[in-house]
Amino acid sequence: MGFAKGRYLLMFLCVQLVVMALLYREGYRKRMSYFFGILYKGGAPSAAGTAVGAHLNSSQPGDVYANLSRILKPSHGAQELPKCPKTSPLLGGPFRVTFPATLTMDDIVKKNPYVTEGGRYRPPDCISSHKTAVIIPHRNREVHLKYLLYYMHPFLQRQQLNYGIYIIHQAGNYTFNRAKLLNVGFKEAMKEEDWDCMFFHDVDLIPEDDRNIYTCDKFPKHASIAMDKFLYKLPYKSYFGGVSALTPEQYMKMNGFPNNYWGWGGEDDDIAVRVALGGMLISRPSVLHGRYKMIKHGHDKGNEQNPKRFNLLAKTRRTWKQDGMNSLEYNLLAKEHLPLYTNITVDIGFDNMPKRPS
Ligand code: BGN
Repeated sequence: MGFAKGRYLLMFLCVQLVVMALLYREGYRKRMSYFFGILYKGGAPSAAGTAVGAHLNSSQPGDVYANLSRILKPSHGAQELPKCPKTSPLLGGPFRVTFPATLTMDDIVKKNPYVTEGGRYRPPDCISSHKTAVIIPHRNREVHLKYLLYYMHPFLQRQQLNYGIYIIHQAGNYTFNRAKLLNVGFKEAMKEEDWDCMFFHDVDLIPEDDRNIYTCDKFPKHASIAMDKFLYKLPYKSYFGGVSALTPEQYMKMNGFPNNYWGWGGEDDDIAVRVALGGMLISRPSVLHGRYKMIKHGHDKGNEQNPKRFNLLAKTRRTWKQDGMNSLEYNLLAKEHLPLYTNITVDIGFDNMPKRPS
């Protein structure tokens, strides 16, 4: 009896040890410092984690605009600016995402005094080593766009990036084509600036944590890995929809994105296949950081499910080298540098367009 009891006790202790080791690997230290943070809260508010911003150690998500008042324009000349630190001191971790009905574009302009025409920004107090363009395909989603801009600007400023925001607006009423609009966005944005990272961003996805850094990785990055709609986990392993990021080199290596997915679905899966065909892997942020809230909306007219998506996807291996950046055709209708973004209006044609004679 006594021997059996001892054996159980030993087994129990072993299990405890394994659990503790696992917890340690999964950021046990972070959790410990969080608890110490709570302990210290009453006495010395700055005792825990001053290095990374105002409320990183608080369990309460903060205001996305909270740290921006710390950005100050130095009075001396621009040449003397130091390099921005490796980790931005303006980061605050999770922030609150709500959708106030009274918000106007004008409010957003006022809250972002350092954003210049075309939705451009560079830190006024240091030289950023990152140049990120955010490309957002769009049609008839003005309300979503307003909320995305409200959060995106302070989010990127907290990361001390040199950035620009591009809205690619599909003209006309023909079926929506997300991937082709992204190709147009890439081409037009690169004409303006030598961006080193492109973020391809759905208009209805709001990031919830500024430690989800909008810079590129060694491999194409899928950033929206924990969306509220999918209960903060991936819907399936190769999912590449929502928000992704590629360097221009990675993008060209896979001949950009497909041009022939008209309507909802499949184009993101095609892009994931292209990443592999281009000889690359998929990089992802931590599931704690790659969190997004989706703005709820009804069915989009003009973006019905694409019945051809299964056939197209089955052929990607044979078509990717002919269809993509090297076959992209469109008509640029307008380019406006608005206060919060560059607005690109484009005619991308329609399905089964007759090919131009070459
Ligand atoms: C998948 C869609 C994706 C979409 C995700 C999440 C297809 C192709 C089927 C062969 N893929 O099912 O495009 O992003 O769901 O909604 O429909």
